[in-house]
Amino acid sequence: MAIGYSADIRSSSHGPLIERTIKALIDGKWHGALPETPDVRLSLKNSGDGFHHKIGTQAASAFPARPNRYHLYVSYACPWAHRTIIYRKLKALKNVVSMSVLHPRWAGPGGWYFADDQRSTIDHCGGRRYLYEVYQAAQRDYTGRVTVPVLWDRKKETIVNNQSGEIIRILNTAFDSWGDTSVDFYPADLRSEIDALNAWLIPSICAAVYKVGFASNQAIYDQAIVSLFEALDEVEKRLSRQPCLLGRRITESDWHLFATLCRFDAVYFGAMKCNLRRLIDYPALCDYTRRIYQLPGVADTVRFDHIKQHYYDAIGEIDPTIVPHGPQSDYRNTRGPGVDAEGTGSDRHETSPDLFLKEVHSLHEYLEHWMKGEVSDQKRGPLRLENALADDFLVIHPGGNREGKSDVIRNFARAYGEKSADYALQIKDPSVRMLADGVALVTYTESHRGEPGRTRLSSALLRQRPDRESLQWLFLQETYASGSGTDRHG
Ligand SMILES: N[C@@H](CCC(=O)N[C@@H](CS)C(=O)NCC(=O)O)C(=O)O
Repeated sequence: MAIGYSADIRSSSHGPLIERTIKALIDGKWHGALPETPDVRLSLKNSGDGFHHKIGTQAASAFPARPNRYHLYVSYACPWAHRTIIYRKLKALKNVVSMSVLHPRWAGPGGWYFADDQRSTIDHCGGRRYLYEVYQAAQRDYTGRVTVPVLWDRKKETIVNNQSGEIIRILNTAFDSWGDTSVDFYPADLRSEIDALNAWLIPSICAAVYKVGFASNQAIYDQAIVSLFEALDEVEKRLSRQPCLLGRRITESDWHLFATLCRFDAVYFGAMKCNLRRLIDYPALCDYTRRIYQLPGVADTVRFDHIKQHYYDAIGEIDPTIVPHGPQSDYRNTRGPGVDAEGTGSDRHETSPDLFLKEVHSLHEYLEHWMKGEVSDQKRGPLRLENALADDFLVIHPGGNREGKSDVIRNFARAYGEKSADYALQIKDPSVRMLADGVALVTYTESHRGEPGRTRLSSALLRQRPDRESLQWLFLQETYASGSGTDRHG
């Protein structure tokens, strides 16, 4: 996460100000707190961005593939380095490419450092104290940031590459003579799609969380957070249709996304103010992250202790005066802490769902909020009767996996039938329209045993809960097909 800044907070008439400094080597000299002036930014920009060599399979290559010749410098806190750790693990390269771990505390004057302790290792290649010394060893007059990951050549004592996107490509195939060739995250038939998706995914999500967290003013923050969550909504839709970003096979693009998502609720939501929604508020993204985390060998690479220590150690880089958009706390609902089950105490209904409806201007908008899960179960006030019904139904488990139409009908009919039996209601001719993944519109007629000849045409929206185990439903409309008047809800 560390993007070379450290901060000095001074109060001013406009409240606290952030004075950012950068950690970098300039012409080979280490600076632990360089003021981020336009000149400094320019010289870093013009210095090129690091090392981009490849590992070749030809003996004549500058860096030929050899076991135990190359070494990775990583931090478990850093998502970019995390991807290289995952590849080393899943390509079975632990005994082919060795690794040293930098301490997650980065904000100190020396930047990344080695320590022989619980959260870091020594520098196995040169016994150095700081990572910048590794860069100095590779290029005496180096100018640029000192970042992880780094792929080091023990033989030539230099850096092969310090771009995670390139290092994972190297690890994906270069050592196949010794690693697991059955694993290929950049398969030939998907390369152009992976490249195209990465070109959107990395700036829109993986790097975007930093644009939000390190925004230098409110306006930049406001824009960055909206774009970030639009992108997250996008992948939520994509992953609610298929298990991986490009279909059924896990590819490089999934590792880009996973390393970001597994950090989301731990640090991006809180420390970096990416807090419109949590990952767990996204059913498909949450499911996806959980599934990948549970793949053999992945969980060990996710070190929340390192991640949290690193982000909160450098929290000073984040401008405390920027007001976050989230979290979306809404206490207008009729139930929750401090409000009794009946939701009585009418003054509390100042902000009742009717108001909510007025506020959202239309039922359609309300439905949109509802389908995105932005309307909590109990925020339907006047629908409380149904609310009560629905709550009871919430315990119904329609079998845990994705339902087909018939399942929805059967479970709806059974659940409603069972419950409505108490109210002597019978439902007939239910029909279902899938509106979106996990959201169904059911229309049916029902009659009340106590009111022979009077039937109602009703419709309800069903939505699968994030746990995909239970349903939530919202009654929309009931029209008496015969007898007196129309009774409209919602
Ligand atoms: N483009 C590099 C970026 C790596 C990067 O930003 N690493 C961060 C840690 S998450 C770092 O070392 N930052 C130190 C700095 O910017 O001074 C890559 O993809 O490998």
